[in-house]
Amino acid sequence: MLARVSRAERNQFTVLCGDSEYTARPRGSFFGDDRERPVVGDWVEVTPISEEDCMIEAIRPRKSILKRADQSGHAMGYVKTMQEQVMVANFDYVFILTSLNEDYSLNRIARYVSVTLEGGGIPVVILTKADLCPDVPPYLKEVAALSEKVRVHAISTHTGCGLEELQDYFHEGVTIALLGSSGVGKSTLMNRLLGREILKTSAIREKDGKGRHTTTARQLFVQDGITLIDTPGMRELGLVDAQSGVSGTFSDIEELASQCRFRDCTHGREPGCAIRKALDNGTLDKTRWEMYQNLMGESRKNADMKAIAIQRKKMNKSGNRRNW
Ligand SMILES: Nc1nc2c(ncn2[C@@H]2O[C@H](COP(=O)(O)OP(=O)(O)OP(=O)(O)O)[C@@H](O)[C@H]2O)c(=O)[nH]1
Ligand SMILES: [Mg+2]
Repeated sequence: MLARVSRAERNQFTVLCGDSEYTARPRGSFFGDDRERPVVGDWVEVTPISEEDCMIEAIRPRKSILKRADQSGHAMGYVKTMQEQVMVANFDYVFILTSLNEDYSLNRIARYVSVTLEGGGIPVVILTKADLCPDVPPYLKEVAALSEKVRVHAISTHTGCGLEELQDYFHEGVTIALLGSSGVGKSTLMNRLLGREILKTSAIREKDGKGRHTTTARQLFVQDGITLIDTPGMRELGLVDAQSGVSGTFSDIEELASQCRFRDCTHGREPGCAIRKALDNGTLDKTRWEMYQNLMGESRKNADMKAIAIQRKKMNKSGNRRNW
């Protein structure tokens, strides 16, 4: 049977198969070192065990994924362990929610957009809590200027403003994942879209405007053929091996760099540097250029660390521990 993972918590999974919901556990072979684990949104092959339980046999190939850097623990050689963590799979759009209060950060939006493009999704930036912001248009303009790949909307779930614009994305068979920091209103928007108070929400902290990490697990809901995935608020979203996503977000910068006289131009002092020229004449915004450099640098550095971690694991397995 083919089913879709609707909830994942450690080794506890819930899958949807037609109208039925099953508790699922992965077959023992999933617990091998290098095996990919199921995530919310995955299409999986399952075998029923009882009326309520089933066994996950295999994961179908994913058409899109959201991944982030997972730097856990310390390892031999004082190198931090760098892994990739897949968060959700098989979505069409990623709604990137940022509230129009202290949470707003263009840098963070660029990060989320890069990860979405890298993973094969379409980024849609949703500026929430428009009712709390006296002047919304400058924010819409700034986000739109970040990347030509980005679509942006301002909404308020309290007044309902802007929600009608989202209807364009809700066609049968679509899957949409909602991402963003804690307290931006992901679950509130989900409840509104699903038309029922199904998800717990809670007020942000007064002293610093931050959320309380109310949602603790990724969860998928289907309504009228539309699939929505709610996710817990993220503290940070580290980039790893997301260079093509960063390139996609800043495709104009890549285009400019290709016009430099030297192919390996470092955009320092070389003559004929198109980037420096654009910075000097103001056609390239300095903040965007710095953002691009930072995100690209982080993504490459983490990719290198990931490669080292993989190599080290292989060496450890083959008994060459001492060489590290
Ligand atoms: N003023 C205003 N408040 C909103 C709006 N949308 C959500 N909120 C409030 O923001 C708070 C946090 O909303 P949640 O939906 O719990 O936020 P979340 O993104 O799911 O947070 P986590 O589950 O912690 O990641 C709640 O008190 C909501 O009522 C809005 O459009 N305007
Ligand atoms: Mg929530």
